[in-house]
Amino acid sequence: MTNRARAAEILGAQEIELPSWAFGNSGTRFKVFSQSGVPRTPEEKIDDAAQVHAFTGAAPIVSLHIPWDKVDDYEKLAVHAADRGVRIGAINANVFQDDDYMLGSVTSPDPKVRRKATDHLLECVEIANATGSRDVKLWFADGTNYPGQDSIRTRQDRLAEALDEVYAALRPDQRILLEYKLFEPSFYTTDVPDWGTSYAHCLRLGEKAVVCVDTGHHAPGTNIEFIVAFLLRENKLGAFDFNSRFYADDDLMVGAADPFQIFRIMHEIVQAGATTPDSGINFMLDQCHNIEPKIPAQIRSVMNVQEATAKALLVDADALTAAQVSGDVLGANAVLMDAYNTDVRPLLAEIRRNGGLDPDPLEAFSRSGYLDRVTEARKDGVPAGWGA
Ligand code: PSV
Ligand code: MN
Ligand code: MN
Repeated sequence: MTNRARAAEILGAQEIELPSWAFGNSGTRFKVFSQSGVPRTPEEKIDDAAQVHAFTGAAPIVSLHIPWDKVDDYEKLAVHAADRGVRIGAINANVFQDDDYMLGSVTSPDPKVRRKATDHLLECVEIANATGSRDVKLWFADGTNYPGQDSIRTRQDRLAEALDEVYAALRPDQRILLEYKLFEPSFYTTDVPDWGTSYAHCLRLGEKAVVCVDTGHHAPGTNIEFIVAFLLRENKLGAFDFNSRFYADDDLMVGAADPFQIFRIMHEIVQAGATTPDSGINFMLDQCHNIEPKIPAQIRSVMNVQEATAKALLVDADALTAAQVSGDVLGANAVLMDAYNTDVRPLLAEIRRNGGLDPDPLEAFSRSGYLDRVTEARKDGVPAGWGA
């Protein structure tokens, strides 16, 4: 099989998970901009996500965020997703949007607040049971703003206690995805600030706890592909939250700020043979589309991940190894750059055509008239928004 044929086969099997919250109105703390045709309910967010899958063929999974996607009957929501040709993926917990969490959630100094937060995490496990989801994703805004505000070490004890309880509630095939973030909203200490902290907690918990790497959650200049390579080697890479950042947690479209970084990350994934769903790695997007139309932005993001993956798959592995073992520094770098500089758009267009899709998903979505139809259908009612 040629390199190109193998790449096509793997790309055909690649799955990217979409965040339900990418389809609601969003913004920054300065302003939330409204767009027309925005979904009003979790069901309508799933409908929009299904459009992304219909035109890319590569995004059959939708992440929920609770309580933003709160419904009475989660089994019914899973059936709704299946009717639209997609399925529900990770259940994202939200312990950061309640007055009670001002000083933290599971690491709050107040035991009643800790109980409330842990109960919410347990509720997310229940929801995962109802939707048939494997993963419960935990991100904690917890931390402190001022030196001396709370005991850094005691907060780790409280975190460990809550994680133990959630871990114990998992079914054998379920996992905790523990996400980290350097700072924001806490500015002095964050309780899970980096991959090392997440990794240490996951290691202690056991094999059902794995790390989620959000590409926007690092200090500037951090070598994310190193983290990916390390976690892959330890079998502790559970998921990505893909997005782009220029400055901090910008939540822009993946591959928009630095397509080369996504290529370097995907190169590690490809080298580990971890591109397809059987790897257990969840390739999610975690983005907001504040000023650009949301469904096309998600389509563009899926295409950006596909392009980075295609380039990584075209790396001549034999030539790379030969150059590496012979100490040919420039030769090895050239092998990688040759792949990165390849225009993979024709290959991806061909894969789509072979799969019965339009080779240009963005153009095909625009022609479909979906946005006009939902704008009319959804003109009454309250659009879903970030935090609602
Ligand atoms: C926090 O910045 C984060 O990356 C977490 O994944 C949250 O669940 C998500 O953003 C909310 O948009
Ligand atoms: Mn995230
Ligand atoms: Mn984030």
